[in-house]
Amino acid sequence: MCAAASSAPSSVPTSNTAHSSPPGTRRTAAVLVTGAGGEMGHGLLKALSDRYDGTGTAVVAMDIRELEPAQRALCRDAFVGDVCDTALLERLLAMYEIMEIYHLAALLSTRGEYSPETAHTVNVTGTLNLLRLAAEQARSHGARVKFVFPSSIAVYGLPDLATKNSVPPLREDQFCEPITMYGCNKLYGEHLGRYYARHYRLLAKDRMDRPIDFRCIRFPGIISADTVPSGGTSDYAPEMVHAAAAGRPYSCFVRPDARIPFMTMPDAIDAIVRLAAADGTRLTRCVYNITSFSPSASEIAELVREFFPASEVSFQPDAARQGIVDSWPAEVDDSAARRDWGYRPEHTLRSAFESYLVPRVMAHYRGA
Ligand code: AKB
Repeated sequence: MCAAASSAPSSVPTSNTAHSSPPGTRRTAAVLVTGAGGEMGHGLLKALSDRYDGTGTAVVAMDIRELEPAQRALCRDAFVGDVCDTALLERLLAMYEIMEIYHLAALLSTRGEYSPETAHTVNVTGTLNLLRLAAEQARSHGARVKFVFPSSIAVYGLPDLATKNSVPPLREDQFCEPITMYGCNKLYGEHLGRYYARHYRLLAKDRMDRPIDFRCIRFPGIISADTVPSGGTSDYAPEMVHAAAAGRPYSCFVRPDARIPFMTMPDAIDAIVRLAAADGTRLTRCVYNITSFSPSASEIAELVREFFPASEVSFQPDAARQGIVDSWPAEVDDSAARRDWGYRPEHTLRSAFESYLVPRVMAHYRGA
């Protein structure tokens, strides 16, 4: 096991239907989602089960913990195990004809700074294992496997606040000198994806040309009404909203002027699905920035106070976590995503509060 400790046993399919295909029979066509129990997996499983319902393609999930029953119900099979468990990955290879992989499993930026080597193992070795699985799948069924990889604004590393405050929105190739292990891992994951997509086994006589169709989005901080994140550094925004809805005071770990890009979870899920479905001939890059709004922490706090008048938000910056946020851009340039695959988020900061966050979190905590 290479991922964070799990109380559940490894490699256990929580399915009555999971089985290896008998020799000579066709394996079940499948899309695989790793880290399916995490925040993004929550929304993505629903989108994928809607998309593949009735098509004969199975949605197969993997996570180091059992999925919640509602999430589990969205998948044909779900496996408890981690992305470094190569025996489990071999079994998946034998059981399914995997057409698409959504590799969400990762250890985020704050958590990674407490255990950088574990983060490296999960984020790099895990990604390498999944890319290799995708390449082997492509060889075995003779068609490219789509590999969708969420990267992050953590791949950027601005040298100081003066630079951060003076540069225009960053393009994909600028200031890629991350200061966190997570950022380094995601940046390397982007390079590995490009390598597997275009150059894998460059000198091998029996190589398959371009076995993987690698598509990657660099996400900003994400705010979900349904789940509270853990282990990230952009967590202050969702934490502020959820604490207010739950009637708890919140002490924000960054300065009021801290500014990074954010988006809502529905816009993030829509972007993944849209990029995965995009016409490959229109894609000019492997890696795309996307963004929706770039509020300061005090602008988020003002909206929280407006919509939750009884809320109590204070600021007690933590120098180390603030340093991480200061190294991330205030804004990114997502013009390539808009041009190539029609990225267009629905929410502005205000409409995110009005039509998504406030009604959903209030319903959630009222029902809790
Ligand atoms: C984190 O804070 O580590 C993540 C991210 C920005 O990728 N939410």
